[in-house]
This record gives sequence, C-alpha cells and structure tokens, in this order.
Amino acid sequence: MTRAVPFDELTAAAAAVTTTFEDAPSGPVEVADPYSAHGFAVVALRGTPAGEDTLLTLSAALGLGEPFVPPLYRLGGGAAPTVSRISAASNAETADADHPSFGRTVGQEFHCDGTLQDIGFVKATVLLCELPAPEGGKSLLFNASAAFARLIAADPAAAVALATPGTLVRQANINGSSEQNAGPVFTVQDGRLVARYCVTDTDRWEVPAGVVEADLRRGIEFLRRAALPGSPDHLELTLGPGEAIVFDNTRLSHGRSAYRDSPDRRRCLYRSLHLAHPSGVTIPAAAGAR
Ligand SMILES: O=C(O)CCC(=O)C(=O)O
Ligand SMILES: [Fe+2]
Repeated sequence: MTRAVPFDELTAAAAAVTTTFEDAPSGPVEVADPYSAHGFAVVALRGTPAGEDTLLTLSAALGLGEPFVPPLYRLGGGAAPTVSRISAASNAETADADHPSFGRTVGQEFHCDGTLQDIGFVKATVLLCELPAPEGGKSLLFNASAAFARLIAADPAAAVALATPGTLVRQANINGSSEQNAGPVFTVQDGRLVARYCVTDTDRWEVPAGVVEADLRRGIEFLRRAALPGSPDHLELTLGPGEAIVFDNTRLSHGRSAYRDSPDRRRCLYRSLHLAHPSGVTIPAAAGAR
C-alpha cells in the first residue's frame, strides 16, 4: 500500500519537477536523451520492419530490461505475449477483439499503463508504430507531474488530497477480472514526484477518510483543465511507420484519439511495458533524496 507523503516531502519533490513539453523535439531523435527533459522521446527505426521482435530489440537497446507482463493478462491460463499488439484490424478475430485499446478503434482517455499495479511500478512504456491510421490515432500526452507542481503552489490542500492514498481506484475490465487497485494520484518515491493520473471509463475517484471532498474536486478540476488541448502540459503527436515513442509512465499520462482504418491502411502498433527507465537517463529528484 502506498504511504501518505509528508507535506514537506511532497513540496520538495514537486519543486524538483523540471519535465516540460516546451522545446520538445517535434520529430524523431537519435537517442533517448529527451526522455529526461520532456518525459518522452520518439525514435525512428530505419531498415528494420516494425514488429514484435523489433520492439524487443529496441527496448533492450534502450536498457529497459525485459518487458513486464501484467499478471492480469495471464488470468484464465492463457499465454500472454510479452508484447501487445494494438490493432482493431489485426485483432478482430482474436481474444483481444473486445479489448478497448488493443481491439477497438475508439479513443483512449488519459491513463498510465499497469492498471492493477501500484503507482510508480511500471516505469516506462514503448509504443512502436508499424502503420498509422489514415485518420486519427494520434498519441496524446499529459505532463501530469508539471501540472501537479503548479497545483501544489496554487492550492496546497487540493494537491494534498490528490496525494492521499485511496483517491483513485482503477478497475480491471479484461479476462473476466474485476480486480481493482486503489492508490493516490501522486506520491513521492526516492525524492521524485510520481504520477498516476487516469480518467478512463474504468477509473474512478473516491473520497478517503480524512480528505475534504471539495479539496479533491478542485484538484481533479485543475488537472482536467491542465490536460486539455491548448494547455502547455498537453501534447499530441502521430507516430509514423517505424517510429517508436518511449515515455515515462511515472511522470506523464497518455491516451490516443479514435481512429478510422481504410482497406489498405490499418493501424497497427506494438506495446511493451517496463520496470526500468532507459539507461543513462537521470530524472531530477528533490535535493537530499535517497
Ligand atoms: O493505441 C495507442 O496509441 C495507445 C494505446 C494505449 O495507451 C494502451 O494500449 O495502453
Ligand atoms: Fe496505455
């Protein structure tokens, strides 16, 4: 269970947040360097067809370690691949056909990956694009950690409410599971602010004991606005064929816009989850943090 963080620790971690979408490269880069500054990096793979093996090679090259497979995916005894295919067209006849993300063309609201895992557990996600949709299918990013750093300065009570364990309940909705995981939306781990802002259909807010509901509501509203298009903490990009994004699942939330396929262009992405950040990347922490 995630602990409640003392206010001074929360403030110090929030003050150490430097993640910004300002000056984020609009296209692919050679190395994953921007990950530290912006919380994500887009890389282009040349000469290799995009696919599961390519994603495994890329994630290994980034030092992300073996992909993590959520235990939920193995429920019912099915073998779960270490890489998930996200494609309504390719997954139409498979067990993933009804999965809201993997098997359908609908949009995805902002979330962090690892629904049932505790906040901060899944560190990084890689999405590799084999083929983009002819229409829609944009990747949406929300710099939740920067938004929180502003909130704690403007409205400390709202920020503390969001950092209280039990405010966000995430519910599984695949493989017949209704397991859930309750936690805070923000916490501090190793002096670093860690975020888990999720507003999909299967996420809900709760008012745990000791939290004033009005404080929590103001915090939720602040984040909702900060996540809207036009906010400095909102970024949209479309991955091209052979492009991959690696993002920090502990600083950013992500989503996608709905898409439409055409007969000769059917969107297909591959996704892996990781319990490490790319090697060589330093993420700022509060001074004096362990
Ligand atoms: O389809 C996408 O662009 C991302 C989907 C996603 O966020 C997920 O499957 O967790
Ligand atoms: Fe996701």
